[in-house]
Amino acid sequence: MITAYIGLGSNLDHPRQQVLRAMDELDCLPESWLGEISSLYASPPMGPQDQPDYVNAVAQLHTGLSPLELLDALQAIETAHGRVREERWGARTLDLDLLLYGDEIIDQERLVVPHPGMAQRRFVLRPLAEIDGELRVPTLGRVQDLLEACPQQTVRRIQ
Ligand code: A4P
Ligand code: MG
Repeated sequence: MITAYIGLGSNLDHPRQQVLRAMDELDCLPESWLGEISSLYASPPMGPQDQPDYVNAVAQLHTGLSPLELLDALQAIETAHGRVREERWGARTLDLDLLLYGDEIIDQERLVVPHPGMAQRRFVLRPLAEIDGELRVPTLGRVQDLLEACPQQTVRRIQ
């Protein structure tokens, strides 16, 4: 069993419900169960500004799935939520990012872990630190230190 961390984000079609439902669906994946989950957080969009604010959260997932099996499962959940891949960083009903997969470093065409850019995103680091600030991100260091070093961005706890 590996402990993975999944970043959840939505800014279309009842974002809170999208994120909460996705947490239930993570718990239903084969060989997997949901561990700790963060609160929900609201933040203005990073990237194109002509889109609604996001709801973000992080979930811990204990899993026997391989990294690529897990990525396939995450993308299947995104698709089931009506996700249409259009503009990069554009609005979406659901985005599931594999942030961490144990302490593995993965650099493949389909999958890069730790998720690139997570150290620059408060909407990832705030909920991750809520679950475990002492967690170490391979090559980058302690989550709480990354949060303190991260550029200021408005991230508001909503639940
Ligand atoms: N991929 C590679 N590594 C990973 C990984 N660790 N986890 C590949 C998930 N996917 C990974 O992703 C494109 C491809 O990345 C996948 O096919 C997979 O093989 P995508 O989800 O289809 O595309 P995307 O999400 O539009 O692009 P990207 O670069 O992943 O965007 P991000 O980084 O997910 O950012 N603002 C706020 N406030 N909150 C947000 O959550 N999210 C985004 C999207 C933009 N602005 C935001 C937020
Ligand atoms: Mg993504």
